[in-house]
Amino acid sequence: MLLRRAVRFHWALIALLVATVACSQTSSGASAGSSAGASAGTQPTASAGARPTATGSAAAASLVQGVGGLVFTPPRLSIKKGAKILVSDESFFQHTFTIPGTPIDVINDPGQFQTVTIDLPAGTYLFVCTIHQSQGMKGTLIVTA
Ligand SMILES: [Cu+2]
Repeated sequence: MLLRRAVRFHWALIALLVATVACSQTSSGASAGSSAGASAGTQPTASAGARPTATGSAAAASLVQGVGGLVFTPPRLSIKKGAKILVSDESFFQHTFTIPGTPIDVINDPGQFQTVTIDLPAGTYLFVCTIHQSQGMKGTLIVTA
């Protein structure tokens, strides 16, 4: 846990450093501003190695919690019955991945990620973060046969 946070901090520092270097090397102020704005919303390319990938954990899909607000990204996803979803909390808050009425109820601490096997009958399911459900943190999972 501590190590993972340290790694995240490390990458954040590198991203900041890269952004600083990029700004100082760019002569045009306009393009420096736009590139900084673009990289703020998206994951910097340098951190790709630190981020768990769907293939790395044998998961069929990835679900990110808490990036850009109290939301799941993507808010709607489709998966085959019995497949796995990598659920990662990339925020500073605890989140759950809960499918009401099913045994699926996973709690992620900040920076934590877990692989969840979706062993549910085919159908459309609502999933929520039970902590932030009232703030609209929910999504739709389609399980196909
Ligand atoms: Cu939450």
